[in-house]
Amino acid sequence: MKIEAVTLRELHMPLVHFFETSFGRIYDRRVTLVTVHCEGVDGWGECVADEGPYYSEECADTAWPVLRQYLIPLLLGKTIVSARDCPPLLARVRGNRMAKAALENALWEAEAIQRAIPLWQLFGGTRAEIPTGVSIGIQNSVDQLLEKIATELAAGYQRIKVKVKHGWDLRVLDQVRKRWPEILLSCDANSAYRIGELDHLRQFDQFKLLMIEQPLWHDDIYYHAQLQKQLQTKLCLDESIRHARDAELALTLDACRILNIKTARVGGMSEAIAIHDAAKARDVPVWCGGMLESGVGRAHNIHLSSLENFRLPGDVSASKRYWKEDIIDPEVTVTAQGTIQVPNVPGTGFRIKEDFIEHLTVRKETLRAK
Ligand code: OSB
Ligand code: MG
Repeated sequence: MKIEAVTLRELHMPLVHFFETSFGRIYDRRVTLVTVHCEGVDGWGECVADEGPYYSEECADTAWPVLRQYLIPLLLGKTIVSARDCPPLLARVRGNRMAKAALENALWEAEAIQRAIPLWQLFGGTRAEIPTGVSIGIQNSVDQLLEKIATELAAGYQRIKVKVKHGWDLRVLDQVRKRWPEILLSCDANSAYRIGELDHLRQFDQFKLLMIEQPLWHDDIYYHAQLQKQLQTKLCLDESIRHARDAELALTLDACRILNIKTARVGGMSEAIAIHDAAKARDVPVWCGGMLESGVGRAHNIHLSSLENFRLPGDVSASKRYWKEDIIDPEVTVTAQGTIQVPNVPGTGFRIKEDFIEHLTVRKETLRAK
């Protein structure tokens, strides 16, 4: 596969409902898309870096120049056998994993199309459908949250995850549990707490949560291990796991007993698969996280989740929870049993709506091999 050209685009997409985490509230997304053009085959990838550097160091205004000036030039004109050849080509650039993931994932899609097999088959997925849950942001009121949870449970979702922070945690979880004593419930703190708050964090145990996601510092593993010793509830790491070595360290230290995997956070599909395998070798379950993706990233998440050790419901939910109209056809839908079917056709099984994308595009540039 010769990488002849890469197109970079930025789209503006309003969310159907604001999304709030412990690091802030957003109303719309700046979606950066890359298209790799390889000998008549196009593969699409999404860079989920957001408006501000709050979830991670990357943001839309760092990803674009890093892609344009540093990453894309490392690929242009290169001939690769498989998308797995991409990470070594990009290794010279440190960090910037969301930007790298967009390119690598686009190449996985191109490879699947070129070989005329479903994306999941390229990396040995085994699930025909994936169990799924929802991540529900901080709301204006607890009543509003309860109403949202009721809607998502009625839609069939298998697990509810609520975002928490100081002032929106114990009282909120208590009300959710009182109304639904039995549901699979978890919470995600996005690094809202500190190890000195042990007495407060211990109180989460009363809610029988499936897990607490990333309670402490975004770059910490050691103190999470200290915390895990003090809690009954399983910890799950998201932000702290940048690559398979972080996952090995976290699992060795027992800093978490569940892993959230996002290709964006770890630099692409290859590293995500390596983390999946590392967790599987230790019999630790993983699930696929989300970054409010458009259909392009959502499609890749669905295929990734077909790997065997994605044993817990992920955050990969229906397009309509985020978008009035998604940029893929068909949109992602969820069955009444709270699952998503993994397409069994060549590529991702979702057609890219190029006309609609063009309409949403605010900047675009194509870089070509010399
Ligand atoms: O921590 O998982 C997270 C969204 C933006 C940034 C971080 C996170 C999230 C989510 C949303 O929880 C998951 C989704 O895409 O539905
Ligand atoms: Mg998270």
